[in-house]
This record gives sequence, structure tokens and C-alpha cells, in this order.
Amino acid sequence: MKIYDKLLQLSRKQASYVCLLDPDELQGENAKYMAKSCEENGADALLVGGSIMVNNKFQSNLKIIKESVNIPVLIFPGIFDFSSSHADAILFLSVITSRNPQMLIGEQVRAAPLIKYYNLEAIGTAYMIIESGNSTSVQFMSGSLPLPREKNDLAVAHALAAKYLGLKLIYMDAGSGAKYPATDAMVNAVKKNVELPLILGGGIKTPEVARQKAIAGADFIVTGNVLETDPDPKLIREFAKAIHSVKR
Ligand code: 1GP
Repeated sequence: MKIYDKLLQLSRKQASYVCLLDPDELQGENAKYMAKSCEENGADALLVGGSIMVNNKFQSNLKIIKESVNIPVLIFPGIFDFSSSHADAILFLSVITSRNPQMLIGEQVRAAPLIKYYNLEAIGTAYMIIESGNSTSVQFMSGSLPLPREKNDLAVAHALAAKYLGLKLIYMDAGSGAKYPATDAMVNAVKKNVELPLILGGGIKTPEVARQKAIAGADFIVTGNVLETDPDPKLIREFAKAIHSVKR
């Protein structure tokens, strides 16, 4: 079964929990431990990636992560080369809130031949950078203005455009370490108008907020930073429980 179909299946049942692992923050054994811990404590999928690559650990950590778990492992590419055979799929992002052509199509053209070479499932994803109350790496690195937090109509217009372009997923991201995640009202407005599976990440720090965003309409809740600061298995369990309690 295609990973996208698995994600669709998950999104029809209940809200799902996705852990983001940054390969720069992990060393071999630690990558294995974190990946297994996420799976054992209730994560439904893993994203691996980040806005920048500081160590040359992406391929080796991704391989370790993929070999350690049975849940889907998806590449979450930054603006550098993140293709690999050691993953189930890649979120093939176009930063649709950007007006920087490199982020809309340039990087995708650069990445496409290698994705074909690796025979990697590419899931066309509309990536929306949402204003976050602070400046985040993704805003800076993509050279993009984030979508204003209160402009729900603009968010809906972008999501609709993504749907009409044939993209298959929407990822609303306030950016790693965001002060605030996207508002419930914005998540709700996008979900009401566009039936594509909706991923939400950036600044989600507590299981309560994760649950609230799932109730607002997010099908997949991503946490990254919070587990880097506190990799306690109990916290992962609490996130998974809070998110899974939201049924569809
Ligand atoms: C970032 O959506 C992810 O792209 C996760 O954000 O690190 O703030 O959880 P956090």
C-alpha cells in the first residue's frame, strides 16, 4: 500500500501523531532510541529533516531510523538535498505561501531526478508557513513572508489553490520553535474548505494544545522541539493519547 493511502486511512479514523526527528540533533544509538521510543509510545509516523544540515548525518541517521521502526518514515526536506532510499516517502513540498520561485518550483526540479532514481514515493504537499510570533528558521531560510496569523481567508485561498493544483496534503507550519502555533480558527477554516489531509506543526508544546488543534481540524499533529528538550517516553504517550482521543 502506498504511504499516502496509509495516511489517508489514518486521517479517516482519528487524529494522528507525527514525531519530527532532526538528524542534526541525533547520533546513531540515539536516533534508534528516539525512533523506537516514538513508535512504542504511540506515534503514527515519523518525519525526518530540518531547515538546514549541520552534520553530515542525514543519510546514516535516516537509515538507522528506518531500520528501527515499522511506522512510516517520511522525509521532511529542508532546502538542501534530502533525497534518500532510506525512507518510505518524501513530503514533496512546495512552499505555496512563498513568492520565491526557488521555493515554489526551483528546489523541486533539483530534487526530482534523485527522487526518481531512488524510486521514492513523493507526496505533493502544499507547505504553508504561518506567522509564529517570532522569526523561525524556515521563514528565514526560505526567504518567505509568513502568512499573517489572523488572515483566515488568505489561508483558505492558498489551500484551495493547492487543491486545484492537484497537491495531496496540506502542511500548515508556524516553524520549529514557533512562539505560537497556527490559530484554531485558521486550522478550522482551512479544514472546512479543503478536504485534503491537514498536517499541523510548529510551536505545539503540550498535549492539551495538540488535542485542541486536532479538534479544530488538523489530521496530523507534528511535534519536534518539545521532544528534543524533553525526550521523556511519558510525554510522547501523553501526546499520542491526547491526539488519538480526537475521532473522525
Ligand atoms: C517544524 O512543524 C515542525 O517544521 C515542528 O515544530 O519543532 O516547534 O515542534 P516544533
